[in-house]
Amino acid sequence: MADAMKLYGTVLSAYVSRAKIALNIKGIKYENLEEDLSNKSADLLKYNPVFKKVPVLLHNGKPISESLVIVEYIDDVWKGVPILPQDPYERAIARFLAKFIDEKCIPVIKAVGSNGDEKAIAEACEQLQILENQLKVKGTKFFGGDNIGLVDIAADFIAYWHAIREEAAGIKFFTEDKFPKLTKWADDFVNSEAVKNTLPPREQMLAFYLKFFGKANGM
Ligand SMILES: N[C@@H](CCC(=O)N[C@@H](CS)C(=O)NCC(=O)O)C(=O)O
Repeated sequence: MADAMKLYGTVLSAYVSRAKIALNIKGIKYENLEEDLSNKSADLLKYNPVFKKVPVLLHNGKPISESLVIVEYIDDVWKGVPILPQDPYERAIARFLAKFIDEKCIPVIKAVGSNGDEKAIAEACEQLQILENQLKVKGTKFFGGDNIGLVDIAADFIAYWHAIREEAAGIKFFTEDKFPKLTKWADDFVNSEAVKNTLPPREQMLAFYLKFFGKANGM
């Protein structure tokens, strides 16, 4: 019997897309369950009582929470195209970079508001430069090599959401000029088969960020 797979998520979430990308890479079919985060379902509260957040993957009735944990779980259970490197040291480095993206890089990028605070922009650029250098040293299309891996998936916010956020805020620092490798990577990543159908519609995302920045009328 085929495995029963359910994914609790919301369409706009970069964390949820991480799980979807991993499922796509492995070619796993799943039922997509859209949550209303202002009125969380009893299932979500039951399956993720600690954080009460999406994504939650339900595999044959067993819940797994936290996007990067889900990605690793999918990679552990389904062989085929690997998401993490096989070599233990390379695996450790991939996990380190994914942690860096989650705990340092994305928070400082999100700290840049719509007022163009120079200090916040400089800090965000400093963190993005670390990823730019990684790609330069590796010389590969993706952080994972020729194929998308854990670090690429962890950085999905940078590849897609961030540019839309910049547009809504009216600020641009993630440019080809400053980050030639990373902007090319972002383009390749969002256009890849496993990724493109997981991304929220651009217009919907832009409307969300315009509202977020108090510019809902496009002003
Ligand atoms: N560290 C979590 C973060 C997930 C997260 O922040 N999810 C948001 C949606 S983007 C959420 O469920 N928010 C609901 C809440 O905070 O109550 C992960 O990687 O899965």
